[in-house]
Amino acid sequence: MQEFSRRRQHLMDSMQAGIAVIPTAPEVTRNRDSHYPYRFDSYFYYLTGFKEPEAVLVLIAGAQPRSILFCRDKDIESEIWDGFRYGPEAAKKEFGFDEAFSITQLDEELPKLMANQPELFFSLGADAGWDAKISGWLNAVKAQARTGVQAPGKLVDVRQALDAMRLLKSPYEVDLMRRSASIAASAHNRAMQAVQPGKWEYEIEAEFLHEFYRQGAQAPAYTSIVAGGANACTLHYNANNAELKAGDLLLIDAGCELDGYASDITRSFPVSGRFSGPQKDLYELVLAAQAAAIASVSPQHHWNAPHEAALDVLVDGFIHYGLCQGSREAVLESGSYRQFYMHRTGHWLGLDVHDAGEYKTPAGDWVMLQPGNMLTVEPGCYVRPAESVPEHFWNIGIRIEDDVLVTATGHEVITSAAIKTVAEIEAFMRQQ
Ligand SMILES: [Mn+2]
Repeated sequence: MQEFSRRRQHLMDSMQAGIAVIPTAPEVTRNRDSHYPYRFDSYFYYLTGFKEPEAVLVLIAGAQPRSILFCRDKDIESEIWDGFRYGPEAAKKEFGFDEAFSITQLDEELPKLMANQPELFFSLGADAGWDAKISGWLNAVKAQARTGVQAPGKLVDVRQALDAMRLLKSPYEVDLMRRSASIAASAHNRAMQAVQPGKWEYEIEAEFLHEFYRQGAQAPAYTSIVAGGANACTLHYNANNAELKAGDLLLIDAGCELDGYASDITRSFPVSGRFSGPQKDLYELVLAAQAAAIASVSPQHHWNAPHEAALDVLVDGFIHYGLCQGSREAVLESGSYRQFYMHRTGHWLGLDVHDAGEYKTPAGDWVMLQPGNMLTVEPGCYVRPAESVPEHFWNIGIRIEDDVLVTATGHEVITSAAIKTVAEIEAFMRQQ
């Protein structure tokens, strides 16, 4: 509770004066009266810790800062069918808001709260429905102009301040992310032991879901990619419905969400437990690229340093193995490496798997890494069949991804429990 109240205070300090309106996400219908599993809005949750749908946070900054929650009413009849809800009174007490109202009072209260506030902080353009509500309330305030009431004169995107805050993880967040990472790492190890030729990709996906839920994660952080053989060369493959074949590699990109926080791990390993020569060559190459990238994660470096470090290693390897021709400089310059490595080496990680936060400064430079940043480091190599490509590499897709915390002195890999080296993988899979 203190953590969330500290975040609200921090945002109100940065606003200085004005009102912020931050709604949570709506429930989404799957069909008829069934919904998709509910997921709160990350910005709203970041400031409240409140997981119910139909809720709005209002913050009033200034000399007397106030935090106000609008949420669903207590309703015994609904609770019999759909489960517990706090109701405004209990929510105010449990979550430490200054005031709480029924969500049904939103239209009545918002124009009053907006009146005479100099600035309105809101995620304009994020949702057409909320944009319309906001302009309705603004018009209601403006309609009182002749009584001397003023509407906010300036609209500010509240996400700017929140994105900057979310980039720097607090000790509380780092602890949660370590636990999320630890669950995902043990799920990868569990899957590695379950894999055998003749099993199906979805059976391996089931091992992940089993381990996630068994250890208390509430959901996968994103749809798991379980891609055997050539399927690994489709970057966002998630049909997960093919048979696993001896001689193929299996690429799995899967992570869980624990109390809102994502983990994101990719491992690639042989279905039969032994790498072939060409598979091992490319695997060791990607692993070396990842090591170089991780080594460059530190507050001394900017965001793009790990990508550049990984690219240097990958490009040298592509030339060595006859995938690319020419010098390192020429291959980097022409971009011919993109035939085999077409994505970037990572992204911010947090409440969202591709987390909030800028990658460049307003001046257009890469941002410097800072202690408390959490990012993924995930180089890869994907070889689709082509005449110009040595045939023994065809259909090999490899990605190795870990979650890395920037520390004062460098970095810490929080997913290192997931088995990764060739020797470890082969030894581990022999034990099954
Ligand atoms: Mn990722």
